Amino acid sequence: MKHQLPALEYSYESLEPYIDGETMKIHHTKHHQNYVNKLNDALESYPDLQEKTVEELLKNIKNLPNEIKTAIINNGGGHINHDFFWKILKKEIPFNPKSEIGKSIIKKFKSYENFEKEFSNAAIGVFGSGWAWLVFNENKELEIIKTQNQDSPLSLGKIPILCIDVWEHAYYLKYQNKRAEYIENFFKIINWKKVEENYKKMKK
Ligand code: MN3
Repeated sequence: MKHQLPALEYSYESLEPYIDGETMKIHHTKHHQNYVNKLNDALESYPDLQEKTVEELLKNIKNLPNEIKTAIINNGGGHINHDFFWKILKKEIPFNPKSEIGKSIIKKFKSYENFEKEFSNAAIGVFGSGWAWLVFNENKELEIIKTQNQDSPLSLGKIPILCIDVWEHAYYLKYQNKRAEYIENFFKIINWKKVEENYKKMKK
């Protein structure tokens, strides 16, 4: 059973002008595809591990064979982080303060504006390549975290709710060095309906 590149639920251009179609196409068909290919390569000699989901592998990285541990963390993470990211992007699905996640965010961060500020600061503060996340943590609370490279929050015992990719490949064609501007525009294309689904699924 090989892992496969999941199709996007929208066209590459549909997030414009905030993320351009060319960036989306390269990001999906080259970068994401490459993580999938390398994940399959790493698993080639491990038929028992091929039966597991990437989530299962990343939740138990200490049980992975040493020879492929780093490859699974990087490429398994690269695969599911992107899959998760694509799904929380869509235009015109605004934040809803009355939704479950809306109420929880306001309770935790005092206001939506403050949440946006804290999340942005985390994303800006990722040194080098990585991600910023809103997760449900070990104490069953919302938390904003940063991860390096393709590390998954699942390996830290945290469940992703929302994320932003701040690797340069995610924004460089359009924004060059202006990561802050990319992050500012990211908030205009969050699919809050999907984020609500993620939150409700996690609470079950
Ligand atoms: Mn990426």
